[in-house]
Amino acid sequence: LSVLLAFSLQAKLVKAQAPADDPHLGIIPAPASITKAAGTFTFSQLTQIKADNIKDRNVVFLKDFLLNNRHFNNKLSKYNPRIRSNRGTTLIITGRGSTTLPKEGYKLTITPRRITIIGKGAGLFYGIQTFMQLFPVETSGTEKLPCITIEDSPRFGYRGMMLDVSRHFFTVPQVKKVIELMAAYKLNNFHWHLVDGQGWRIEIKKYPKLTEVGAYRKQTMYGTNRDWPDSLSYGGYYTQDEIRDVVKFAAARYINVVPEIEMPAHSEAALRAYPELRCELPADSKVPAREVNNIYCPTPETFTFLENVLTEVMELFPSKYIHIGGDEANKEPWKASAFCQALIKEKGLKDEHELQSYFIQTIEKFLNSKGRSIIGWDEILEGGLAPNATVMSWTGEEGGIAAARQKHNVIMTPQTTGNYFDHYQSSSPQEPVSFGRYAALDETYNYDPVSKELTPEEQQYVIGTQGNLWTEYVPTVAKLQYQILPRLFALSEVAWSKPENKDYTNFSEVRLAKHFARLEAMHYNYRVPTALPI
Ligand code: TNX
Repeated sequence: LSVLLAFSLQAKLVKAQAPADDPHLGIIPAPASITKAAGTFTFSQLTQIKADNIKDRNVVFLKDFLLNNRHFNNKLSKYNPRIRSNRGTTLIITGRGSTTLPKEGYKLTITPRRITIIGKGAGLFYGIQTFMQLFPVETSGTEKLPCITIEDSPRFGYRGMMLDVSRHFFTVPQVKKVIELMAAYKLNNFHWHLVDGQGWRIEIKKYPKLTEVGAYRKQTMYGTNRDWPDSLSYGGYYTQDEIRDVVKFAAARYINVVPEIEMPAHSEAALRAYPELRCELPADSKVPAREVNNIYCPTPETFTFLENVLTEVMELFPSKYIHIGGDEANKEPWKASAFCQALIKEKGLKDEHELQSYFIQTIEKFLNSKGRSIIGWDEILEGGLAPNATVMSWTGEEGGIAAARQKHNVIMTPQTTGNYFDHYQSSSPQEPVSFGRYAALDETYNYDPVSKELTPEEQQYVIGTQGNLWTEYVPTVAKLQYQILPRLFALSEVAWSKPENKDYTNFSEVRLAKHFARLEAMHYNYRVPTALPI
C-alpha cells in the first residue's frame, strides 16, 4: 500500500491545467469536433443559468457541481428563448435544437456572453460533463472559459467497464465510486460480475443459502484452496435493496447496469450452497472434485434453479442485457456423468460442446421470453451460438470477429489488447502483484475495437468495447482504483472518440496531468505512468 500512496503523492506535483493550445482543450475523451473562436467567457457567481426545466436532474447536477466545487450559487430560472437579456452572462441548458443531434450527442457553444449546452437526456448529461472539464481543477473566484463550439457524440453505443466483486467483495460506496468515474468519462454500461467461484454476491430471496454459504470463504486473499474449509468468514454480499440503490445511482448518470450470473461454470459458490446441482458421478470417477464443484449439471432442477434466480435478477435490473457468463467450462464432469451422456443422446447432440450450447440456448429462450437478451463470453460460440446472443470477446479478437461474421452483436474486450485492467502496468519488480502480463497504457489507448479483418457490413456488429477488472489480486479499494486509473481514461477515448482524433502523445503528455489533478480532487487513487521504470 505504501507504494500505491507514493505514486499518488508524486502526482500532486504535476501541473493541473492543460495548455491553451491543446487541440482537445484538456478534455477526455476527445470530443468529435472543437472549433475555436476569439475571446473568452468569464464565468462567475453572477452568471445566470437558464434551463427548459429547472428541476431536470442534469440541471440540478450542474448546479450542485458549481455550488460544491466552485462555491457558486448561481441564479437558476426557466429558459424562455423569446426573452433575450442584454445584461450579464448566461448559461443556457436546453433541449431546443437537439432533435438533429446524433444519439447521446450534444452541442456546447461558448461566446463572450453566452454559453449554450444543447442536448437531451444522456446527451445533455455528457455536454455538462464536458463543460465541467473546461474548468480548471483549482477553485478560484471567476473562470475564463475559451470561446468554442463543440459538437460531440460517441463512436460506440456500448461503452463498458466490468468489475469482479466475487474474487474480492467491494462495498456499495466503493462500487458507486467506480460508477461516478465512469459517468465523468462518458462510459455507459457497468458490467457487474456478481457471481463466480469465490463468492456469490447477490441476495436471492428464494435461495438464501447462496449468500449465507456462498458469499463467504476462509482465505482473505485469492488462493488455490478450493476445498472450502469449515471456517468461512471472508466475503460479503449485496442485499436486494442495495442492488436497487446502485442501479438507481447508475441510472441517474445514464449508466445501465448489466448483471452477470455465471453459468455453467465458475459456479463453485452456488454449488457449495446447493450441492445437489452438481453432476452425480460414479464412485470410481477420476474427475477431480474441483471440476465437479465448478459446473452445474444440466438437469431440470438446475434449469428451474437458474430461472428462479434470473427472475429475481430481472426484477432488480431493468437492463435489456443479462450476462450469463459461459466461459472456461471444463466439460470433464459432463463426460463422466451418465445423466449428461443420456441427455446428449436424447437431444441428438454431438458432444459436450453442443451440450453447453444447449444449456445456453435453454437460458436464452427463457430470458428472451421475458424480453431480455443474453451476453456471453466468447466460449458461447462453441457448439453453436444461441440465436440472439451478444458475444463478449475476451480470449482474443477471434471470437468477436467470428460472431460479427455470423451477424451477432459483439463487445470487444480482449485480454490481448490492453482491455484487462487486472494485468500488470509495468514490468518493474516493484509493481504490486497483479494478474497475467504487462499491458502498457498505450496498448489500451491505441486499440481499435473494429478489426480491419471485418468488412464494412460486418463492422456494424461491433457495438462497443469494455475494460475488465478481475479482482483475484485486488483485495482493497486502493488497489482497485490503482488498477483502473489511468487506464479507464484510455478506454473512454477508445469507446467514445473518433479514431482520427486519437493521439497518444497528446493524451499522455498534455491531457493526463490535468485529469490526475482532478482525481486528486475527487479522492481517487491512481497510477502515474512514469512512477516506475517499465
Ligand atoms: C479469465 S475473462 C477469466 C476470469 C479471470 C481472468 C483473469 C473470463 C471470462 N474469465 O475468470 O478472472 O481470466 O484475467
